[in-house]
Amino acid sequence: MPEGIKKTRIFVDTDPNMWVPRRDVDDALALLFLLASPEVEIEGITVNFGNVSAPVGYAAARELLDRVGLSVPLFKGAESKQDLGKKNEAVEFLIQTVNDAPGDITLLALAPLTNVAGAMLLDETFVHNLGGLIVMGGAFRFPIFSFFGEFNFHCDGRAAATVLSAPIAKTMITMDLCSQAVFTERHLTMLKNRENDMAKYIARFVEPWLKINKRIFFRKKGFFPWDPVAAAYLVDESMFDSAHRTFSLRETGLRRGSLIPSSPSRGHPPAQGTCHANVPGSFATDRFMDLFLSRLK
Ligand SMILES: [Ca+2]
Repeated sequence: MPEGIKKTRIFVDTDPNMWVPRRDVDDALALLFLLASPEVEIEGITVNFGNVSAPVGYAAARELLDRVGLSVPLFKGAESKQDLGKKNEAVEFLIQTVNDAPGDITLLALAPLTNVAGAMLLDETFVHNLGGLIVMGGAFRFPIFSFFGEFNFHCDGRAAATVLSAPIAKTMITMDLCSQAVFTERHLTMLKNRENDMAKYIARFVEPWLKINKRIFFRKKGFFPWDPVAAAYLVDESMFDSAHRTFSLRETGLRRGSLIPSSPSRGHPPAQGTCHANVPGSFATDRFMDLFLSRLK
């Protein structure tokens, strides 16, 4: 990155894991990718329940920061969807940091949206002071999850609806998009063969997750790097196309978190609050994998 170019100031809300078996390691990969990327400056990390419990996620984020040797402010957030709208240290820090730098900070949301929606509900100026909002979540086509709701949105449907219908330009990085890239055995071998401790450390927690996913998604031969794709949008937006979409989101019930595309012409007005977002439909997957892997060291 040429000198003098302003870094994007970001905040990451996340539910990271490395060592809990059968739980996704994608947040951890996204955080390491961002921490190694000169295009962004991480102003803070807030932890939400989701992929793992909030305390486990907090410990994982702490371990990553210690590994990298960076002191980034880290805060505990919501432990369940019952915490929506309640104050906690994550929500309070989010509100304060964003309101202290109006228009300057972009929020990357990689977990269920209880913290982010909480900040919006507790302080009405927060959303107007955000510089940008990137959300990993949602599925229009991905099998099963498009019907029952993608995990992040499903965990807290009310929070997801609050965030997606908020009056701010936002980008939604869906399962449909992220699943165009696959992390395979070849990528793991690349990490293992690197002569540095960080790559070997990453390979240790990636290997069991890859093994499980190779059984589940045997045709794909690997796992989908959901959160790193969303993180990449902040590192190099030029890899992504853009498409404005209008939809609504089921807030409750068995299918909470699932999306309903708006099609008023067919007589289906949005069931609940209308959501607007830039929803990229494709991205340069090879460029992404090259960039992502080049930073994991
Ligand atoms: Ca996540």
